[in-house]
Amino acid sequence: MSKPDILLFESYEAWDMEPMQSNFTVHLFPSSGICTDLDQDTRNKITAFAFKGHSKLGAEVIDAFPNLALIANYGVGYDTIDIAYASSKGIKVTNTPDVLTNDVADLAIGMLLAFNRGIVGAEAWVRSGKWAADGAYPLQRSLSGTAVGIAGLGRIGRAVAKRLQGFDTDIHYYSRTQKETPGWTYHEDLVDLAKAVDVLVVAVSGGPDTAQIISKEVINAVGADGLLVNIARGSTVDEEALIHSLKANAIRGFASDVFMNEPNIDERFTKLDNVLLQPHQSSATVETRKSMGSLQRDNLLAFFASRPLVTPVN
Ligand code: 8YV
Repeated sequence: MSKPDILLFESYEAWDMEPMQSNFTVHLFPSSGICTDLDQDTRNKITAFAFKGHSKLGAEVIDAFPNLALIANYGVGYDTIDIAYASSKGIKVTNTPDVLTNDVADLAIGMLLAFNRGIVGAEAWVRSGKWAADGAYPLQRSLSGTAVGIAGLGRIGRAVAKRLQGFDTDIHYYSRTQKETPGWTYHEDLVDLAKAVDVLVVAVSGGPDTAQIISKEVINAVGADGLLVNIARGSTVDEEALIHSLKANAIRGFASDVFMNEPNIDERFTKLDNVLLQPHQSSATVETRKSMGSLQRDNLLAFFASRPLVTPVN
């Protein structure tokens, strides 16, 4: 029996390519970025996408593949996929939840500790000889015993909170509805949450519902003594207002793994001292990336075997 034809977006590690090629006839998304650069015959044969990355996947791409029936996303977030349009055409979408939760939460804690304790600057202090020349590194800030707010108490938000319990922090959260929690304080308003805490961690899903929910008002409420940490999506933050506040020291700092227009982020971030910048790498460990690839393939295999999808989105 011939292998089903799938279209691969972006590059994959050998540990993904090998099983992908043994199960499917793999076509690569054209480097030009123009779907019609693939001939019509090939496009007719493709029934599933192994989607990866953060480019927009809407009507224009979907319509170029008349027999498309599945979009298997490599990632938990699917904010760049037009789910409503895919659904209207009967196209199923899957994602890779759970397998990356721990790594994403770990990086949030890592950034929080690195920022509060000045780990990056302190390392440079040692390397540059400033320790010997100028003496002790300037005093930094505690994480233990502070109040931390989490915007979005889904899988990842909860995993962040669970880790923070180990630091004896006072945990507050914002979510659309109040959740069952072990004594964490619920805020139905994000500005109230930001006012109540020393650190605000953004862990909501991306997409139109959360666009710029970290607004100028929220940033002001985080305040000159507060740190903002983002492990969600760049789209959740009003970056213009944030850069303005960072420049004016109206907020203590910003530690982030995600930005608008990745990887071509707003250059002004790179000129600031009160930021810690990461290249959208929260799920980028060997262990987690193997699990993400495997779950993406499990969805593709389930689909082609007419079994229920493992982690459907629509
Ligand atoms: C990316 C992510 O999927 O899971 C998500 O939502 O943002 C990441 O894990 C990964 O960078 C591959 O694009």
